Amino acid sequence: MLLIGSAPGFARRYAFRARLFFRRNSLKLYYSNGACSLSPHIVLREAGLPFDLVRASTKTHALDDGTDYYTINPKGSVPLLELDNGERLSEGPAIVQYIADQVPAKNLAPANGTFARARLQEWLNFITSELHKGYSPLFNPKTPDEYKTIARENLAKRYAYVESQLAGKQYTMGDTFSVADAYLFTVSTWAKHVGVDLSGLPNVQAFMARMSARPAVIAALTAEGLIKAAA
Ligand SMILES: N[C@@H](CCC(=O)N[C@@H](CS)C(=O)NCC(=O)O)C(=O)O
Repeated sequence: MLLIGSAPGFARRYAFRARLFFRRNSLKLYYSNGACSLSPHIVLREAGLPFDLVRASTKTHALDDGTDYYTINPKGSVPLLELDNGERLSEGPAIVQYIADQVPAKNLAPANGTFARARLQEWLNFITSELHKGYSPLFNPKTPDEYKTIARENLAKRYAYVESQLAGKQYTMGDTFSVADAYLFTVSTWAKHVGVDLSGLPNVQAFMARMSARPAVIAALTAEGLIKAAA
């Protein structure tokens, strides 16, 4: 007779599978399709960490189930990362660094305390304050057209800097992907929607193409409905 396994062994295996099936992921990312939350979404996938996505509308500030998002994040903005102990972390640059530090072997950010980490933070700060917030007036229907022109000019100057910095490099930090690239990619996907012309910037174009080919990026874009799943 072929002995498949003892009853206690079977029970143990069943309990393990049940735990896997019913387990909630320990990280929850509040996001809005195509918003700046795409950056930590990409980083979670690059990190290979299990997570749940919870959609929060940036217009109505409600979750899909009707929950008032302000009760979860008083700032009302995405992204927001929730840990299984209930801690919540807002601000994209802080979130992506936290995620990177959970998986040091993935090399998504240089080690804390190094000059390279400060360089990464220099990028994240530039992207958040000069690019990300440079785009914001272009999405606001109340912004006068004259100011939109100024906002586009400002972004053109900032992108000229990015273009120069990407010369001879694959990514912002050199030849390896870092969390700053997820953020730069995310904000740059907005250009075509708000009349910011990046077509004359070959290094930026090559960067966008390189990023678009990364499996984690494809998976995040697909999950947010920004590209169609391959047939
Ligand atoms: N300082 C925040 C800004 C986040 C932000 O601007 N989020 C936008 C989407 S890209 C948003 O949620 N807007 C709606 C709102 O603030 O009410 C960060 O860097 O994470």
